Amino acid sequence: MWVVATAGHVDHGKSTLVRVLTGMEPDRWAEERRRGMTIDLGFAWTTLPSGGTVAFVDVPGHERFVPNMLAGVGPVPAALVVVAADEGWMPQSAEHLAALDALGVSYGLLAVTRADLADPGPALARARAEIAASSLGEVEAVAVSGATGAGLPELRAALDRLGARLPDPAPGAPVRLWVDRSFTIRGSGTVVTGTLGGGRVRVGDQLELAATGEPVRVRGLHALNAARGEVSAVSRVAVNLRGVPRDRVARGDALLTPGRFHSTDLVDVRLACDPAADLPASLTLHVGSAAVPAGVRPLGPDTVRLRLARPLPLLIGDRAALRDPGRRHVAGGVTVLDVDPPPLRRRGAAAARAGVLAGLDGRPDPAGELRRRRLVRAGALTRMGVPVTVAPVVGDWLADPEHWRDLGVRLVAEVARYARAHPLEAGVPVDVLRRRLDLPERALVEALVRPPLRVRSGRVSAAPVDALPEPVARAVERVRAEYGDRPFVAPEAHHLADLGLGPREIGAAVRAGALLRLADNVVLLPGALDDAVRVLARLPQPFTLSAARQALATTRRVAVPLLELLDHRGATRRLPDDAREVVAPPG
Ligand SMILES: Nc1nc2c(ncn2[C@@H]2O[C@H](COP(=O)(O)OP(=O)(O)O)[C@@H](O)[C@H]2O)c(=O)[nH]1
Ligand SMILES: [Mg+2]
Repeated sequence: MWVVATAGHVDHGKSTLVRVLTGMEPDRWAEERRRGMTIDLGFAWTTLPSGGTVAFVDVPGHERFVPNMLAGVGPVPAALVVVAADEGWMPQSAEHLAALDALGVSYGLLAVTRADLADPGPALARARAEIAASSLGEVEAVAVSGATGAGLPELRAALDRLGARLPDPAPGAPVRLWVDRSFTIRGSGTVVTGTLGGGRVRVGDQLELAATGEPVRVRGLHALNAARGEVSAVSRVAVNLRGVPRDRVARGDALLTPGRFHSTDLVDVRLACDPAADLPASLTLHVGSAAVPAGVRPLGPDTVRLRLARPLPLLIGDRAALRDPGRRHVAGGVTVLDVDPPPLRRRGAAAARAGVLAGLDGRPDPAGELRRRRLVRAGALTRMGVPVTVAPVVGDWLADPEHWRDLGVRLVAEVARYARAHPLEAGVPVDVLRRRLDLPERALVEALVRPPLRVRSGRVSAAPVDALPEPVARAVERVRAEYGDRPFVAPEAHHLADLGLGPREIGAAVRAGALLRLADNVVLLPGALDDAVRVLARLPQPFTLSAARQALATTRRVAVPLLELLDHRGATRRLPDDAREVVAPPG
């Protein structure tokens, strides 16, 4: 099924066109039929010559009902722009087009209606030019008459061509069904309807109400007025919810796959409209079927922070429209850049944030998110709409590799500092390290501990190094201080000698696990192996020696024996053409 929303000025023939195409009445309310004017959204569908089904969301054209129009268009990826031949391009034609453009709708058709009343040529030419300058771009145009039926076969064929161009929905996507209607049916209880844009809903599924987070159970499903056990995107769908009073769910709420969305009342967005500084301090954000008042705080020239009056289940990359309800004016579109932005407390934080946002474009960027957040749970990333592409460091914690390495170095320093301050204690309590490194969980501290450090009875100690003769232990400490942040750089032999590490001392340190020997006179700190696998796992697989050397920022002297050792330990595999691949990243 394809879903197409109508758009256009009041009385230009949108509802008439939907009526003659589908044989169904889109104006559902008695008041609408009495006044001959659409007030709220209407729904109708028909089968096209190809055999495909097109469902229409028919929107009101009157300027008072633009919020209803936006709720109808928000979740729908394609539009049928309607302009009357006898009246031509009008203010609400322009405002509806601005709304489509703000939402980034990029599939559409132009129908010039009432072609029996006037030459459709001028209206068609003007509308086409206006539309071409929007996100819809060049569209097919058809002149029709709802009164005589002229042009309807051409319009049906054009709808078929439009449907064939629409992108396929992602069947495995999480469900975010924006509710556009809710009502009760005697004997069944609460029913909500919406346009399912991705994923699949089944009878018996548990979903979540976005507004409250409360779990709801799907009791029944309808699509095209027929009961169904399962409905896949794209589809208009009616969902009967078990045990949910009608007043608990309304237009603007959403049914969600549990645990897959992050409801947020604070978002950083990029504007495609007036400069940030010219926007009013409060506007209404329209996204999906929701309309929420938003406080606007300019950050950069085209980026702002929005504080929403109530939380919404938004994803990075979502498109939304900003509207000034006082001036009845669509101010423009926004692209969501961050759904969990940092607070701006310190002086200069807003300017720094603007700098970060300048580099974002709303496309999910897994490595960038890690770099900015440094440490984040895999689930939190998924809930922002960012795919997880690296292995966790422990549990479901993902770490920016550079930050993780830095934490490892700091941990070693903290252990040494504590040992000096508390010489009689057998190591640092894990919780003390957790606080000093400002980590959210003890497991992260434990995951950072590398030989020769170890965790024993809730404390991190350096016992094996202490067991080394004093001068050797001190020399190893110096290697750690000098090379801790360059884990793949091996000290030159003469430098080792200068530090007092001759072959015998190195042997003792290697046996104690304080150094890692790759070859004669090529030693690294012991965490280097795991760190290397983590870095290599991020390369496109398989990778060459030279790619590995560059990624590790090291020389052949280190890279060659390091990779051989990793092969030997089964962490990497050497392929027939001498390229390698990572077998299993460290958990
Ligand atoms: N002659 C003629 N009248 C039309 C045509 N399409 C719509 N109308 C009339 O125009 C008026 C407004 O139509 P309607 O579909 O309600 O417009 P909407 O506000 O865009 O939904 C109604 O009186 C219709 O009967 C057409 O193609 N030819
Ligand atoms: Mg209408």
